Amino acid sequence: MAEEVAEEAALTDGFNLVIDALQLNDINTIYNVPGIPITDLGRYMQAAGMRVLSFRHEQNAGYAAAIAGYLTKKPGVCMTVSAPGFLNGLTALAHATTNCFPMILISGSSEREIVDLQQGDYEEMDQLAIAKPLCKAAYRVLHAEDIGIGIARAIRAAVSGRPGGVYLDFPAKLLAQVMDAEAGEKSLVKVIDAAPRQLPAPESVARALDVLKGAERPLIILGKGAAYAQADDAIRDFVEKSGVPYLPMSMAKGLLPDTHPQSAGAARSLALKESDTVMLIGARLNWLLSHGKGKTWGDQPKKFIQVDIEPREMDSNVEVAAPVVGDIGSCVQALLDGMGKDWAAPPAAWTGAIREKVETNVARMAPRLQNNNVPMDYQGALGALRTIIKERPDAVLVNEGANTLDFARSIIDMYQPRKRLDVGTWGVMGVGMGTAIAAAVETGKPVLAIEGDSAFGFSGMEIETICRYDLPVCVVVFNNGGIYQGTGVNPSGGSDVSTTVFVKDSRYDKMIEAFGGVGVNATSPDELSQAVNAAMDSGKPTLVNAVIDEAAGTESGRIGNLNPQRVVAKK
Ligand code: ADP
Ligand code: TPW
Ligand code: MG
Repeated sequence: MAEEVAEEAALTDGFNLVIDALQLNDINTIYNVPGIPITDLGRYMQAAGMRVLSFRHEQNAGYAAAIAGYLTKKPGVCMTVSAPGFLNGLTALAHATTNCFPMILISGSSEREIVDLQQGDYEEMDQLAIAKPLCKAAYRVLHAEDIGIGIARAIRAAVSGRPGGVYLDFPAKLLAQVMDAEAGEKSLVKVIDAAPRQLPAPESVARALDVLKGAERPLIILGKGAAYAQADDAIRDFVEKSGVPYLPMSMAKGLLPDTHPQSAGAARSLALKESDTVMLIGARLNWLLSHGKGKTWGDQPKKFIQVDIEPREMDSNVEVAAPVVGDIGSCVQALLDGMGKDWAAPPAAWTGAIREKVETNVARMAPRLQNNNVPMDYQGALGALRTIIKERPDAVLVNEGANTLDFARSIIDMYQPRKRLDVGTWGVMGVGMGTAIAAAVETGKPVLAIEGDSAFGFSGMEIETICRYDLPVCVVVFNNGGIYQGTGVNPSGGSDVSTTVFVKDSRYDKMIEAFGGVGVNATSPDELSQAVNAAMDSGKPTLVNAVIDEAAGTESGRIGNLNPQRVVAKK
């Protein structure tokens, strides 16, 4: 460590300035993997009182930073070494950008002069150029006196407007640059109002209310942008005052409790097909909503109202009759104010039909969720976990997999905002452990991670990280012996197993025991319940191997229709 330099009172250096600039802007947690040239930076950050969490792979540190940004509305910061470490983190940065999560990826990089002449430096790569198309903004800082402004730009770019990922390139030489301490301090920038409110135009609000008022069968769709906005009370008031049925997208579940009388969650198909007017709040008409077209949406012509901070999102897939551009907090408040005292609820025929469908579907599902089958099916296992979340509504639920994801999303009711964290817009496998770690670190609440056995494998080594930091994370691996199912056979008859099949009877619970955590093998819903409740009570890092019927799942869960079909048989 370079104590000699730091002790010269009149001087500072790049290391110190990075730390000072981050702390000045209340960024105190870093998700990283150490190595040249950022090992000492991590140590100095820790010495300065920052929380520096070291991961086993940068991708997981990156997913942690991404979800930290979503949970806090401040950029989550991931720090990596050059070329390979940078590339490992880049997947998460692209994921953050795609999902509109604010995140900063800081990567050390090699000597500019050598990189640019391609002379083969240690971990040589033109990282800035590679990052640019994959994130919202990318900056390189070459001089110590620009660290303050570089970090300020990165923060503002990440959180203002539509949030996203920002890349910040710190060449190794920058960190060791020395400058006058007073000038260094003056060079720091505290970002004022990093994400300014963006008020919607009054006429856009009036237009939206007109369209909504004129609807016979209106529907509100809440997306993760609405959850991100932390305008929970205004959104609930607006939905309740409007009387309109609403559908939460996956990560918007719990923004209003899933048991809310206006929730159309259990009548999704009916609501999408039969509605005549759809109001999107922080949700995009992408593949997850069939682009607003096709048979999912029925034959009825529909009017769309869209509330979003990004003007270019309007008309992205279908015509939007009433665009409302602004931040969700301001937009929803303006809508609420504009509704007046005599707002009439939608026709009872519509709200009644939705309600009836919800009740029928919920009643039909209920007995299946109570089965105690061995081996477990998804309904039995998730029925048990559903009860646990009901009893512990402030726990954070992390979820990935195919069947494990789709069944958990529909079976487990959420009761509080931002408690369901999952694979996001891309449907990424591998977000699980990074997400669980950041959820525990950022919220201080117990975390239940429900993981397909394949999904878990993408980030499984981070259970060591969970044990190392003694985080209150309970991982449940839904072990059906493979991707989608454990029953596949090799069509050639050869000795390799099928491409989607894993080792039979594997025991993921034993993995965590290697690091001092609690491992449990659960073969029935009762055993599963017992193990997870014990983990949530104790807060001890726990991994439950939940033995699931290897034939219970279906190909790709609920999106098998997206698989291309072979047309011509191979000769
Ligand atoms: P989901 O997958 O849940 O449907 P999406 O990620 O598709 O949600 O959509 C989120 C939308 O929310 C994005 O279009 C984004 O621009 C928008 N958004 C994010 N934060 C805000 C905010 N504070 N105010 C307004 N819109 C926001
Ligand atoms: C980064 C493709 C989608 S779902 C899945 C894969 C590999 C695993 C499904 O099996 P799992 O769940 O988790 O055991 P279950 O209950 O159905 O058996 N690589 C990335 N992202 C995606 N989405 C894939 C591959 C995929
Ligand atoms: Mg599986």
